[in-house]
Amino acid sequence: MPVRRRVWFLFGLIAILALALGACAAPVTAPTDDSGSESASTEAAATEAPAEESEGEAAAGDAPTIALVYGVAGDGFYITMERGLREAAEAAGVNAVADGPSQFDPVQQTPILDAMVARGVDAICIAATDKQAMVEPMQRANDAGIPIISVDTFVGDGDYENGPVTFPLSYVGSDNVEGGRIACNALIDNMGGEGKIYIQNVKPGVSTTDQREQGCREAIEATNGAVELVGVDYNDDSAAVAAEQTAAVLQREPDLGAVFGANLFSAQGAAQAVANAGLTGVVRVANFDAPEAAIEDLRNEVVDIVIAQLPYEMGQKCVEYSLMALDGNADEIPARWPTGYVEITRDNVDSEEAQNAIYSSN
Ligand code: T6T
Repeated sequence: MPVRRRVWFLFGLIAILALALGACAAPVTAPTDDSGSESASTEAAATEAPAEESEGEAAAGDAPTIALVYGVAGDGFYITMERGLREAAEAAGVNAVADGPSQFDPVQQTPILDAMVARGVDAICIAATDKQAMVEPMQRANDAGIPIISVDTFVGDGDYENGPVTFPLSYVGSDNVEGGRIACNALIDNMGGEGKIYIQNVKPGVSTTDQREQGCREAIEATNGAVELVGVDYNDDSAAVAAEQTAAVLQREPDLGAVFGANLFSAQGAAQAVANAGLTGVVRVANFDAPEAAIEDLRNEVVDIVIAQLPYEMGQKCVEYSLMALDGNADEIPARWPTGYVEITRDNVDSEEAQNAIYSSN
């Protein structure tokens, strides 16, 4: 074979070998279980999508892997966060894996976090399901040398500079006291500044929803007695329980003016109970979180305000900070990154900003 042809033959051989090796090294892609009905806690349920060539660089076999441990499977808020994280990872040419429990529960979330450590991920973004119970498991992951970033919820008191827990590099999430205040001020305005409010919440110990309740209580206190808080119930993140509890309160408090649903499932159940009782437009509902169903309830006048968080941006930001940590620039990461809200009402629901803020359902 002439020398030039032999050189091209060798190049061809090397290229084919490289392609074959690349195909062997590609991680398996599995669809995320978003049904919420089965446990997502097994290793098999963890999803791994290497970045492909569309935007940014392709992830190499030795590219770092960023893990997301979310709060609960089947929740549009975390589905949207995972999308943001995966798309940012893809654009940066790194790998992403995501997993979370089938219930919003630290006992179920801990083994999922442990499994991420055991598989040797390079950074972890985590929405802790309890601000105390998750400190120790997260500390273990940090002690294994893995940079930890809180997304959505925090541990300790969330002050990662001066608080009791400082090992997470950052807390990326909404200002939830402010969110609760926005929701209940809107309700108070719609009630004409007086009347009775009831809060549907998840369970004590979750940083986000505790703070939303606090913000709502502050808004009520600022009315100097014109508005009364008639009660708070905890539904353990179940819309069915939220609906039952709200129905009981509607019976007990015939002159109830408004309900604050402090997260997606709380608000979904509350809105359903109000509609079922034929009290649409009489009992006002503020809906924290923005799945498509909440937007329908808004259009049907069951709900007066939908407070959309920005979970997609939370996922993106966590990738950015993970990469900074992996590049040795952890000291440049801010200890707190508030992501903001889009307040959606019937007046702006068709705006581009509101439409973009609606959560993905898969
Ligand atoms: O409201 C979000 C999240 O911010 C909260 O921590 C838990 O509930 C949601 O995931 C909505 O279901």
